Amino acid sequence: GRTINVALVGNPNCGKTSLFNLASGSHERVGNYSGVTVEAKEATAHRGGYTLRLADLPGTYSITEYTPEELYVRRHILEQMPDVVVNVVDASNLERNLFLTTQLIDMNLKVVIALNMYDELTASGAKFDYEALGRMIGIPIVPTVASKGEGIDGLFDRVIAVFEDNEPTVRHIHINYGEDIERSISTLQNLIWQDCDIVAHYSSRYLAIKLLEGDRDTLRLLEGTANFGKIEETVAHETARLEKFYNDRAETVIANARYGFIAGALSETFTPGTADKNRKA
Ligand code: GDP
Ligand code: K
Ligand code: MG
Repeated sequence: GRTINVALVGNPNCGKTSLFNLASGSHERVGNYSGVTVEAKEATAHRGGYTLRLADLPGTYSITEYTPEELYVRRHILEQMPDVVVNVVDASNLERNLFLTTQLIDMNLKVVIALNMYDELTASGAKFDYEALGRMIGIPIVPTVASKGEGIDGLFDRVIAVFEDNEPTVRHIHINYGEDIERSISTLQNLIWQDCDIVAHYSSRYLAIKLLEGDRDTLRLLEGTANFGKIEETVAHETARLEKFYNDRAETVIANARYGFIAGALSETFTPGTADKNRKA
């Protein structure tokens, strides 16, 4: 059979390790504790003739560069290039968890969402048309209860389908950051595209967005490229233009656009229950 490299990515405490242990028969420690070493645990699982090599990555709210965990997850994705990313999402805290999803969308990866803690969502009385959300964002969404092993086989079937380019839900979407930011993204993409080696490995749109967010790790990544001087100059120019226009940091404007996208998508697909943390006060 074939081997599929799968990275488990998600917020802290969303059930990644529970899923990892159940799927692979490992016994890594489950629970929220501090002082975790930043490293990926690896184990294998088998499904339908495939070997899934799972990496349980540190929990992160974002893929910026502000914590060792965030950098670790980002580098794992960009350097190890997993075949499929399983984005584990805590169903009882959708808005916050989907923020990370918007960044995975920018990276143009093969993603399947494990809608974990689905038992908590059901118990809260919420109604969530997750299939509709999945079609909207072009990512298959599979409910799971990792602590009880529910939904894991179905999740792996979708991972295999996505890996084999055989999953009808998959469609690459762009999050629209608004006319002005989109203009800056295109300007930078045009410069990045001129380096064939870089665009063979990374989504130029992702790199452009990261540059506008002021991400130094991404700037360093582009350092050797032929256009680097021009890129650096354009980042400074476009960032200044945006900050003047919005009277706010470009990074904040982009983050707000991500939250706006999530709020819009959830308003069409999600109705909170009465005992739901997702419910707005
Ligand atoms: P991680 O930080 O993402 O690795 O999350 P863990 O696997 O350590 O899980 C955090 C906590 O949530 C643990 O107490 C788990 O037993 C619990 N948990 C994991 N999955 C589920 C689930 O689907 N439903 C419920 N109710 N609890 C879960
Ligand atoms: K919990
Ligand atoms: Mg864990």
